[in-house]
Amino acid sequence: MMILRSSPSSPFVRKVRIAVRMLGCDDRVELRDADLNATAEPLRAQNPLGKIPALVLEDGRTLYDSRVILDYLDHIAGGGRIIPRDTQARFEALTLQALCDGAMDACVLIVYESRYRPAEMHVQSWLDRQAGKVARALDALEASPPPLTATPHVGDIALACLLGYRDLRFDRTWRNGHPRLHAWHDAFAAAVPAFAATAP
Ligand SMILES: N[C@@H](CCC(=O)N[C@@H](CS)C(=O)NCC(=O)O)C(=O)O
Repeated sequence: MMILRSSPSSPFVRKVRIAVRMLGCDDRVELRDADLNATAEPLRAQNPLGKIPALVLEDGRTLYDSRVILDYLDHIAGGGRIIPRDTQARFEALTLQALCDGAMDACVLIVYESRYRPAEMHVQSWLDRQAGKVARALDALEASPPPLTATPHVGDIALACLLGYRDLRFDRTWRNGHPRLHAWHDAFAAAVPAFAATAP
């Protein structure tokens, strides 16, 4: 059994959990929550960065981060399932994933600012800089939403997790001014039951 070091609210873990379900690997992966603040947490030996998701394989090796884990899951599922084989489609999917992961990184940094730094140490210009990355990513995606095909790929999974994380931590305000993304979100949710099944 593989062990996924996780937490119910992490958008990066959700990417992996969706992929696991889409690829039918549920019976091979056990979720094990990690305490990201505990110094004695084994996660820090499994992934020196102390970040989730980390996937501990049956032979004890650990894979991270979410992109590497999705690549691995696609590989053991035969390949070409959530990472397209076709060169152009592949790099479009990977670039979409990079954009959405980057926006999620910015969201997580904003959340961590209030979680880990006292209010008097908050730097508004730095928070605005992170928010700008997210706003530009959402606007770019609204201008040109990815086509949702019969076989969603890693870029689609990452986009769904980004929108889900906005819902969780930033109200549901991303829908304002992004009607095409809103429609994309609803279509993804209807096409991929794993999205609702992994909701935090
Ligand atoms: N690039 C990483 C990002 C993972 C990440 O930022 N995970 C957060 C939780 S959502 C984390 O583990 N934070 C703990 C920390 O930064 O110490 C991935 O794609 O897996």
